[in-house]
Amino acid sequence: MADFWKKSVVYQIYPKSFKDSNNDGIGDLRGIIEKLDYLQELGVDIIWLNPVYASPQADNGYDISDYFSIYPPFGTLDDMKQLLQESHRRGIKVMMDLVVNHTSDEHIWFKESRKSRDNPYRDFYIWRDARGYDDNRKPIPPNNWGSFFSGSAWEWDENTEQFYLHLFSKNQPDLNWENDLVRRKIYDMMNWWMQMGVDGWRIDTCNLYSKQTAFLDFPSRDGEKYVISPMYARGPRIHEFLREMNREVFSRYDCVTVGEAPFTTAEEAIIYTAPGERKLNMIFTFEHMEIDSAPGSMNGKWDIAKLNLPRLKKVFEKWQKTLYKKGWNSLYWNNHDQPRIVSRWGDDGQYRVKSAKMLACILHLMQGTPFIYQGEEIGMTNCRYNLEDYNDIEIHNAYREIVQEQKTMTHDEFMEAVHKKGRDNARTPFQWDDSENAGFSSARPWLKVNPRYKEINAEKDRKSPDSIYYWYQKLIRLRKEMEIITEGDFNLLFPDDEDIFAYMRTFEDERLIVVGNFSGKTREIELDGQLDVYEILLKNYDERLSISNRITVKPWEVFALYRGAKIA
Ligand code: ISL
Ligand code: CA
Repeated sequence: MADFWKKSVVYQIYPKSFKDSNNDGIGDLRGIIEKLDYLQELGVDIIWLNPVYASPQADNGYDISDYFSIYPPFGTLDDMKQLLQESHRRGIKVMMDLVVNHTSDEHIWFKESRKSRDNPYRDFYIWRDARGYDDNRKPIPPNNWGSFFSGSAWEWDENTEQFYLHLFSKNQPDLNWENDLVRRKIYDMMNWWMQMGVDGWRIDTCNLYSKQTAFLDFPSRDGEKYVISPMYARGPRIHEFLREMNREVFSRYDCVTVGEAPFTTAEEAIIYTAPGERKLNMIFTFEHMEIDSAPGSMNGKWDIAKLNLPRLKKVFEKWQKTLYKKGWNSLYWNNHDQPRIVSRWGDDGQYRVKSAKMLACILHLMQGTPFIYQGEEIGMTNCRYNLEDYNDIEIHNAYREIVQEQKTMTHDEFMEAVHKKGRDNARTPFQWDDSENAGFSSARPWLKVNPRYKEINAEKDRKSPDSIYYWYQKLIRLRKEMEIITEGDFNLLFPDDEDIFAYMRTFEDERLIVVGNFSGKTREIELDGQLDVYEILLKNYDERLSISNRITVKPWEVFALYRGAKIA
């Protein structure tokens, strides 16, 4: 079906933490199969699996050592085929994660590549000479490019006496996309999965493949040794590569594609997602996720700023308006790299349920394809662990750099930031019920279970009609029933209000007004227009809501008002 993804809701599964079927403490494919009925009941159309390929797990599967096999603790190719079958039987499509900016350093290509300078695979990766040697005879990296996971983006290889490029960890060497054979091999691999029945791709860092091949230094600020620059996303051939991928793979199937695109503006998103561009269906943008980082800090995302609601609204407004009728966008609050939204911008204490519903409603009634990250539909929260209880490579590398080397944050300050922003907040095992290990596994899980599982779990939510779970189910259903949610335009109301996020969608004669309170304060607002012709579509308080031009908005309240075409 053409553009089926516009009316779809995607559910993201982090396989390691979803459900452990054989009780070894690690989630797996059979565990996902066990829970497909749960997902079908929720009503999602597509699942996206974080990487399930063979991998040494330096970065939890984003370091792939073999694209044609499954990480054994997750299962086998047969399990994967069965997962595809069982999903399809329930009308659910399956997207795989495509990680081809880099491979694992244990991939056969890299093992070959590092053997000698004239190895046939040498040019599959990006090798450069040292810029020189320092006083201690240590080789100096070719330029000042920084890794997303701290330090230089170059790693010295003793054996062949050159550096290789890795924008992520040193166990994730970047592939050389300038090499035609590399691209050919990638497309062949993708077609192999498509032939097996995969329905689409979430494409990891899809805009970083094309490198600035002069490898010049990036402009740096005082005291900044290594620079992570938006120039990574402005490679000269990036659009050519994505169009080629589309021609060689996507165009041959009825599939769905979403590219993760850091550093991308709304205007640029059109170039990635406009149908005529023949590249991607949509991208994951980061602008709304960067809003609570102090701009320009040496400590990157770990320097946390208070949420500025007017700014957040402006960002959404810009994306909604810019892409309207031109491209398409994804909608998300959470994924495996982000903290839990109810802890981040809601209230995960007294108002956990109300604020989780408010956040869901604000997001899902905008234009785009919503992504739900596992556990979001039951309002799972951040965790607070000690450093040694975290698994994430980003947390440990950043600790070494910021606390131990740079000393720009104390241990306590950094841990506070991890509790707010660390990626492991999202990766704790799914809370199925209140039994041991939250029903995820009977063995000790690979990452500690969030201690709040007795209060927050899926079983409990499914017993209560008023739960966050059923709220999400309703939002998903409404998207299918109401054209205005997919097609309507977007107008922000009260742009400067520091507590209220409100907007109006318009589609022909239909109107949809959504009002959410991002605070624990009670607020009075003044809505224009003839409101008595509206009906209440959704609300998260039991008390009667009387619709008039002056409305009192309670703490974390949300409501959606709808005026159908027939009334107009
Ligand atoms: O957010 C970013 C820039 O604003 C970067 O950190 C980067 O774009 C992002 O972290 C990329 O994430 C993806 O690729 C990583 C992997 O660790 C993440 O889990 C994945 O989502 C490397 O493959
Ligand atoms: Ca297992």
